[in-house]
Amino acid sequence: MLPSISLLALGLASASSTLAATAGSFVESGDTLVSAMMMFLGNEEKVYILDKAEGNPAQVKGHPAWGSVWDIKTQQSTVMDVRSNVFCASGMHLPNGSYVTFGGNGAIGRGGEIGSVRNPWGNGAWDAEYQDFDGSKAIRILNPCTSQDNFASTKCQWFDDASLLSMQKQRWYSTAEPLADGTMVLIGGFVNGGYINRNYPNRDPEFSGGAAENTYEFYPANGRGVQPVQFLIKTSGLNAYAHAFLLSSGKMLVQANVSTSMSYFFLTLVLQANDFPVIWDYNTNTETPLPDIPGNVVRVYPASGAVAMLPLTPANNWNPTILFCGGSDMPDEAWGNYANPAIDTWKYPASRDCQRLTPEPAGGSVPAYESDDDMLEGRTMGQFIILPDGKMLVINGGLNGTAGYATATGQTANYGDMPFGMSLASGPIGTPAIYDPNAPKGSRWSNAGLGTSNIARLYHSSAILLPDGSVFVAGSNPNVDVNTTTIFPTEYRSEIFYPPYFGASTRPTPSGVPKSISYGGNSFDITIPASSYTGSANHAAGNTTVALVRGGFTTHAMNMGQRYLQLNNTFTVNAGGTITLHVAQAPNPNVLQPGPALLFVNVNGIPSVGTLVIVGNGRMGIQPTAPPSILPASVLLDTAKGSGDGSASTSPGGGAQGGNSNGAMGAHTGAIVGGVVGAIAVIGLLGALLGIFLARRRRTANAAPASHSTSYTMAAGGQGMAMGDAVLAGGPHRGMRSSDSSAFVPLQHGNSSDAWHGSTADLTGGYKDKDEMDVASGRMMSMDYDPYAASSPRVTTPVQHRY
Ligand SMILES: [Cu+2]
Repeated sequence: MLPSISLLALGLASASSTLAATAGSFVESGDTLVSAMMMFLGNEEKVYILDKAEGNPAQVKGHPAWGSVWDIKTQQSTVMDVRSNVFCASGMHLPNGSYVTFGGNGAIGRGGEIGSVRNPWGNGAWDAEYQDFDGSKAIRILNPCTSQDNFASTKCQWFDDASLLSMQKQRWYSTAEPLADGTMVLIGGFVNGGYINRNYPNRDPEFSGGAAENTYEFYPANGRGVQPVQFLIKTSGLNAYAHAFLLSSGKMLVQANVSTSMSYFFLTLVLQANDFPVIWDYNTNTETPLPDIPGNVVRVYPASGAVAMLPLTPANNWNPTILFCGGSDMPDEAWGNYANPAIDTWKYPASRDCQRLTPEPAGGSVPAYESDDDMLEGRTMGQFIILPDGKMLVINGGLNGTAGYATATGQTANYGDMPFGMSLASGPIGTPAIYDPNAPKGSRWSNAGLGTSNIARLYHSSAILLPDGSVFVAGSNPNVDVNTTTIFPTEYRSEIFYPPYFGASTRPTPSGVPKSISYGGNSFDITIPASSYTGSANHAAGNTTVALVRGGFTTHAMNMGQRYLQLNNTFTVNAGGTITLHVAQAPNPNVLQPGPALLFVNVNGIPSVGTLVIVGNGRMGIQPTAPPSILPASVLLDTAKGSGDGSASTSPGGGAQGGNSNGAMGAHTGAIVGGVVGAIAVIGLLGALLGIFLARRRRTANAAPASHSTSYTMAAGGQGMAMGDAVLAGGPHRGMRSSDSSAFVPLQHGNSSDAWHGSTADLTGGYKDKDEMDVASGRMMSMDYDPYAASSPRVTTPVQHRY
């Protein structure tokens, strides 16, 4: 790992240049103005950042800001106005490259208190000081703009108006996962809630005293109602931010809690054997239980394991395998209830355990968890970033405890005795690690050559892949409101982490990358100049992959929608060493739902800079599909060589991946894509006929000093399981509670469950749904509304199919 002095030097030297980046290093990259609880990459220039409504010093329109946008080139942030409280929302891309976030909390004011104006049912409708609106049903849409656009114009700003667009139910800590037509399934969430969403013992798993929303709905609703989810009732209390992944069949894997709770449930009716589409009966809502996670390791919030889908490749026939790492195996009773955990979580080591699950194994065998290599250290709130080279970075988090925050536990009654302030985690881990899914078992994890950050990234931190293959890391605020003096303060500093391939002296510079990728259809060519690699052209060509990488929407140690899909390719090696790649289109929208992605070309394990592409037709609706691309046979030329300057990465921990070829060498000829797809031409035709969906929006598309508290001790990776007490023994943390807020009502707003001993709010009465017909417009208000389209109520027949 790097000595800190070189980190300092890099920080001074590199205002914006990635050329100066040292492989494995962290470099500070500016102030995010708001604490980066949620982020996504909007385009090749901008990262959008969202915080909960809180007292950030940065102001917008006369109130504290909780939204900003960070420019990759300048590393400067600009505040953005968000109207509603986006606290712990879910989010997802739309097929046209816009992003949407769902839900949040009621309006709050200073100290996390309920907003000054209340809804009839008790939660905050608005707050006079922070000026946030109730975000619990909000749907907010952002059309990512570039520096070419007028950022002040409304089209570049958040659309956030619940009178025009809102969910049917209040959802906080919900999950969003897109279907193959680009519409979203919104799963679960809290109406109100707390540390976890139950009492203990749990006598009301379905409703949790009115605090649970164990249902799903769709966006756009398109006339589809709300349905209960038995799986969420079964996993009650530990099912916030359920892990959800659309599978090849069109079914969805959903994971929450632990024992007997691993289910997979049909949100859709799948096609019969002849692959003809049938009408999607949204009342069909059946579930197929899968095995429990071994070892009772909880992976969802607040255990917050790192969970992601392994890269989808031609070699695995693009069949999803999900990797679950870390989290917590705290016994069931230790999780406590709404108010707080029953134990002092910061003393409880996080899990090192990793498991793989292939929900739909080839050949129809019974799905089963497969034990994978342990992580190098236990980690809660670690998150996976799938890198362009197909390896998986785990970054952020802590050695002990859980996500969430509280002012007490079942073992520590007084906030003044909480050793880490409100944080329920301790031992922030500064060193990431890299997992190689293709390495032999026993050797998949490494942190060799990776530096150590000195910034704690605990609860409400986030990370996202940037187009150049670096990783933007920001956030951390395990506090009810802004607190810059506690041990784990509200964090505004961002960093960029440079993976090992930044050690390469040459990065590939492909040309001819298209702007959009279709599902099947004609292949396209990408040219790699000889200057992009060194040595044998035949070897480089055979060791080249083309990948679509979607970084997703990052929050709470998860990246919703994150996927990696390697496209099939063959090649022609030309005299002079130029390589022409013949690249197949994407297989089908179940394996990569329509929307934005970065296209990378990896040569000898070194990725190019990514190019933003749109996968699919850019619209919601059944995607046009065509037969798989037919690729010409590869053509070798023994004399051709690259003219790069020796770039085969010598960087440790994950540089060149010699054996991971695209399979295009040798025997490959002709049509390669196979297996998954049949009868798609028919479906494509139907798609064209039925594709009356949202009109695609034409893509146009005062800060205070940051806190620099370093009173905590950062753990280097691989150091083992330092217990909370051991970390504490490094020295007392005086002053960490010096800014006690007078009001600690974290999370429990309006919760009438007896765990709160206070609120008498009626959670079941008084609520008026906004999905009634608006007479003036003749439109269903909470449905069928896209602020970027002409007014176009969507009346279509939703269809879901097996590709
Ligand atoms: Cu949260």
